[in-house]
Amino acid sequence: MTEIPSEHPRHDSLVTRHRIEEGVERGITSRQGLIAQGRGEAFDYLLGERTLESADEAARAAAAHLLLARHPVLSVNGNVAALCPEELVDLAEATGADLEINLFNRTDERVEAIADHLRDHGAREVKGVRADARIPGLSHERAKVDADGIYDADAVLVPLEDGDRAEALGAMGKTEIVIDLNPLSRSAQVAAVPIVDNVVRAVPNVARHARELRTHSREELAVIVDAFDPEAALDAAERAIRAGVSDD
Ligand code: PTJ
Repeated sequence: MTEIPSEHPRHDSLVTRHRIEEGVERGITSRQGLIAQGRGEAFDYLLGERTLESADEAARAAAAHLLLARHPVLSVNGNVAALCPEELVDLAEATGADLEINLFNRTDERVEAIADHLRDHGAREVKGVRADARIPGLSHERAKVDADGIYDADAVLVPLEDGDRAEALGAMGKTEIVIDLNPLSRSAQVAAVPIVDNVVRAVPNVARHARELRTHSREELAVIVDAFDPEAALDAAERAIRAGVSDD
């Protein structure tokens, strides 16, 4: 790939794009993942490629949820695995969450490639290979989960995906935290905590908040969770995208 100078105005976006390309070449990311990335880039451009104040608040509420959960799980698809594997492993460590591979375009080869990639970046245990349980009401491959992973979880962090699993997980009574640059996407709309931000910024940001909140009592964490308003977070992001103005 052409070397991208660090002062290039679109440096971060171009590096991110290259990671997805490389993910496809290595069998981690699906070809549809390239299209998803393009959609995400367009929203991120309109957001000014920065974390809104409202997204930061959502990241803090997400961290509080994960710390309060009995069994938190971070769901991993081919895009997020290519974009921020180290940061996912770090977030799992900061919150005591499991990492579980869950794919729309599921093949054994891709599951293995992603599991190896996560282990290369420090993951000790990766779930989602066994896939011995099913999310009720979903007919496609995303229904396949581990019985002692997403199926058992009470809080699931879902970075960028299409919306029907989000609804199905909600119907199972799980708290769903979604990272998606599109505030109008179905998954963001049904999430208890929608984080409208790029996964490359949001995943480390949730980990940073989790480390800061780790010493807080359960009562203090519950106050943060209760104070968070998902509708307000989505509205703030939509306003910023439509008007191109800061929400902060
Ligand atoms: O790896 P697989 O097989 O599970 O497939 C994953 C993809 C992403 C291909 C699949 O879930 C899919 O097709 O997703 P969609 O329907 O294209 O939705 C992707 C959503 O993520 C869109 O709303 C994008 O705006 C958003 N998005 C894309 N890139 C990012 C993003 N959100 C946050 N950070 C990004 N980097």
